[in-house]
Amino acid sequence: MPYKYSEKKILILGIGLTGISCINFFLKKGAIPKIIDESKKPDYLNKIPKNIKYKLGGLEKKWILESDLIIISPGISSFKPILMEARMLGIEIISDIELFARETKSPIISITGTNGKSTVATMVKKIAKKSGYKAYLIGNIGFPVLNILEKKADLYILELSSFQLENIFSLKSKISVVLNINEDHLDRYPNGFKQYKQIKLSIYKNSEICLVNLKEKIYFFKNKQKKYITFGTDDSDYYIKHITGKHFLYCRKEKIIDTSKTLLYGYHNYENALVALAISDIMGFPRNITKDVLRKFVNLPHRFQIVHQHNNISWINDSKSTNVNSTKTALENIQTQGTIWLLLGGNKKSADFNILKNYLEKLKVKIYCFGKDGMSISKICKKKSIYVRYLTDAMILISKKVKPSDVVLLSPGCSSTDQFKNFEERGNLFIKLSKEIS
Ligand code: UMA
Ligand code: ADP
Repeated sequence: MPYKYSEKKILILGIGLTGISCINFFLKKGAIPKIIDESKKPDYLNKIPKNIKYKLGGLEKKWILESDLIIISPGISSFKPILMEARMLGIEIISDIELFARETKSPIISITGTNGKSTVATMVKKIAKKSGYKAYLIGNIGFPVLNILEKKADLYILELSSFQLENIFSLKSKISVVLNINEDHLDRYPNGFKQYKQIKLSIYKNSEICLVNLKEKIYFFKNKQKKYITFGTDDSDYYIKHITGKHFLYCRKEKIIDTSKTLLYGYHNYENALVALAISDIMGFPRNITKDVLRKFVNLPHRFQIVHQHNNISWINDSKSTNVNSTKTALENIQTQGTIWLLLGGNKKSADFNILKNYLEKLKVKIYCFGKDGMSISKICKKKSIYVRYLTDAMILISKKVKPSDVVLLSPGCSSTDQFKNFEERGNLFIKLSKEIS
């Protein structure tokens, strides 16, 4: 039975990409929703059609409590007291992904994890397309899922954040994967890491095939209705073997890819390619196409990318590193006899940077901390750290001190929104300055 929305009182929370896609969805279904936003000047205000009522500057209690159905944008926490109250009164609160799941019949591959989602999802999209599938990559990557509903698709590759997973109930994926789970977004979850982890794992709930990371044993649980494929450890279905200084991607006993013959940069990208390989095999994409795409895959922009090399000094832009684990990953992948000049800072989202302390103390590193939480982060490893207000100030100071063999690394471990529009703007500033001042 198709869902009927036209007689419901529908309220959308958040006038962003998601909110606007929801308005368009409901208008096509013959329903007229209302929309609200806590900001007085949301970015997408001018995209609201004339016949839609909206309120700004707060979550209007009356509108919330008189609605039948609320669609919540991912940036808005589901744990706000007014929303808890609405739920208690039986008001349905769902996400745009739930609306999408109710409408579509094409197979879905769902990808979540603390790090690597966009990289793995992009690898899979490229392989699917080259294999002749009409495949769309949607979701957290920056494309609201509802915008794609009218296109004919053979396959959806859905990148899901924990925020989006909070309000999904009937998604039935063909394949689901949690790539990894590390501390992130702790400012969002009242019950901390445990809650974040549970929300991530909910991706497996209605999935036909669960792709499970055995390296992080927390993911392993059995349910007879599901099929499990594993990756990560030597006894998994898919694993990485280290032989005489080289890394090989294996499927069961079969050697598939020699990473030294690829453009993949960083061990974490071997792990990402391994998952993409597993997904492609499950989907039945031709192996030769999978191997060819993975061999030629280059890191996505702003993800651990060498953006400039001059005087034997490398400048690496890893602006998409928005949590402690991705910064640690970046540091682990740098091999140099010289000094690493690390740029850290922004909004740390309540993360504990002490996790990096022992590691940083052993490294030949100088740390420049900037932005909203730069001061507190600089206290973790005091002797090696300097606090400056802005990224630009830090880079000017660094440019006067770097020597051949050194590496300058922007891997901030924080979100960018305290001083930048997004991680792209932060990364682009780093690229521009690295070329100008080096
Ligand atoms: N707002 C409130 N109250 C709040 C928070 C936000 O009213 O407490 C309002 C803002 O004023 C704004 C609107 O909500 O006008 C924005 O909603 P939103 O933050 O959900 O942004 P969208 O434009 O709808 O983008 C969202 C995702 N944003 C977030 O999860 C924060 C995008 O992921 C996603 O690409 C897009 O939907 C399409 O699916 C971005 C992201 O930062 C890239 N994701 C996080 C991450 O990757 O770490 C999870
Ligand atoms: P996401 O979409 O989950 O944010 P991205 O592929 O955009 O993931 O990468 C975000 C950050 O995480 C970058 O700094 C990147 O270098 C790092 N990263 C990518 N894959 C992994 C992984 N498998 N493990 C740890 N860090 C990773």
